[in-house]
Amino acid sequence: MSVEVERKFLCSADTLKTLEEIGAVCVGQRQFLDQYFDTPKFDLTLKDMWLRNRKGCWELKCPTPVDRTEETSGEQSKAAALCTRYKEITNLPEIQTRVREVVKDVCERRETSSSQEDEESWLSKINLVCFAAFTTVRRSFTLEEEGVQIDLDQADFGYHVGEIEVLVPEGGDVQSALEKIERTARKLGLTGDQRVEGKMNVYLKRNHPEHYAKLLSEHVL
Ligand code: V4E
Repeated sequence: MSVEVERKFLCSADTLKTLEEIGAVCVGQRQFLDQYFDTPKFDLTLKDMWLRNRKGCWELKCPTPVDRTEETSGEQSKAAALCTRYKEITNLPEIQTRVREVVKDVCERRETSSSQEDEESWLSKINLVCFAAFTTVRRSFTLEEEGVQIDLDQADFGYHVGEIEVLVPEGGDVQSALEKIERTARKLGLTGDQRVEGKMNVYLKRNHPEHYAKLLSEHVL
């Protein structure tokens, strides 16, 4: 398990040129379909838990508590507020355990006698349905001196967003990741003190306004 620390940013016509100027190296382009799952009552996403299938692999992103020793100065905490941090779980049995903990009641009511769980049955048993599906074309860059990855994403519903990302192994130094991201943001000339919306934010706003409003009212988004 690792923690993904990232800052999103809006891309401009100059972003590619700037990446080149600061020495970022393009490491490839790929395309993937993301399918996100939740119960019809949004049990997972209301807990800020994001279950998805990307290219046949399951991933669960869960919130991770902020360490009180981080973000000592005002400037540091402002920079940190522009970043998100989520635990990334990719081990399917662990994902299933975590998801069941949240949707326990539903799960108990729908339990069947089968002990063998194929993909279909574990989703339907706990009443998980796909609420979002979109394809992203991603160009990835690394800035080796900082150890960060920069992704430029173009989603098929017409949203373009960049992200500066550091993966921190469990128990690793999140503060140092935040500093790397902040230095990279400065190199990219990013200004603005508002968090930039992620793809899901925009997707839900456009396609599922009820779900979006619920997440806003519960301060998840
Ligand atoms: C964590 C989260 C969601 C899951 C998707 O996360 P995101 O990093 O936006 O997607 P993507 O495709 O870049 O994943 P990667 O390839 O980096 O693993 S959907 C909504 N959230 C919460 C969230 C939030 N509250 N604020 C911001 C700015 N982003 C995400």
